Amino acid sequence: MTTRAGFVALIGEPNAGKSTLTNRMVGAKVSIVTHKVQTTRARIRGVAIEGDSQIVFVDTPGLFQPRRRLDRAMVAAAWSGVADADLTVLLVEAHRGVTPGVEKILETLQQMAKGRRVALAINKIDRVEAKQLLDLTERLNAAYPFEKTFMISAEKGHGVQDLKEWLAAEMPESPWLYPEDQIADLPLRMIAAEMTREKLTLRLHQELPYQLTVETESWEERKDGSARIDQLIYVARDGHKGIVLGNKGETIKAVSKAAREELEEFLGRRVHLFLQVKVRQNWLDEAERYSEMGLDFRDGN
Ligand SMILES: Nc1nc2c(ncn2[C@@H]2O[C@H](COP(=O)(O)OP(=O)(O)OP(=O)(O)O)[C@@H](O)[C@H]2O)c(=O)[nH]1
Ligand SMILES: [Mg+2]
Repeated sequence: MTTRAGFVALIGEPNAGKSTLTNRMVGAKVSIVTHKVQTTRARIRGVAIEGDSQIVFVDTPGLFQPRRRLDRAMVAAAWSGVADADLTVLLVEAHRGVTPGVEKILETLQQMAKGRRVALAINKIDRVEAKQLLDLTERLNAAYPFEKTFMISAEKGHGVQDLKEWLAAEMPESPWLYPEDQIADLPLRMIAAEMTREKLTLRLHQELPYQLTVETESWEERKDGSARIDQLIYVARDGHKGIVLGNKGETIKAVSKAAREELEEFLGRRVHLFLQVKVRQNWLDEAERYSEMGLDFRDGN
């Protein structure tokens, strides 16, 4: 039997649906999703199987005009996902079309992706009329020589199986890269931290989600089969700590409960989750915070 295996990088503007697509392809939630931009901060590898092919989806941070050190490290991580992949899929939101952000991505692809394989996936087709899709497909294909165009709804599932089957057939012949039952290549402590960050992002407003990071400090296996997980939430300002805690601690309690429930489902066992908020003014310029996030500090400069 010939097996195939390879890496597929998913790129696009923030919010394009890359993480939603990764999770759907894998069939489990390995990457966090919110309605806000810049949710994903590092490359998240999710492993999917289709027939005799193993497809390693590399979910990447959205591509945008970086301002902060963290932004730069995120964008660099996304482009290095492309550099390491066998095939790249650019996700474009159907209802937003060719935004300045998409134009910028196409320009960069022209410069750096010579000879690389790039396919287009127009996502969120559930939000537009068919006629709009044809126009958009034409415009995008005139702007860049995509190998193929797919129209999908990562959320509802339309067109996703077609894309998966095509990718599976295009992967190079190779032994599988991961054990058959492995769905993600990300340390559990990082998955756990991401789940908490997702719940924080969903509950906090404006700039706050962008000014915090979550790290798993310790993970203790208990005799009764449960796990005790301690996490630190780093915030950049004194004032942020109170907001994260909330009135009488109700925000952090709700976050902790939601994250714990999701973790328990993911791990299939009981979890005791303890969250602590720490003010650290310069965390955005600390190398250690970046390595915990899975980012290269130097890329941020
Ligand atoms: N209507 C609709 N919404 C979608 C679809 N795919 C994703 N979404 C929504 O779009 C939002 C962003 O999805 P994500 O998967 O987090 O997007 P992302 O590209 O990973 O975003 P970043 O990590 O910020 O770069 C979420 O609210 C999703 O539920 C889709 O096919 N249709
Ligand atoms: Mg994402």
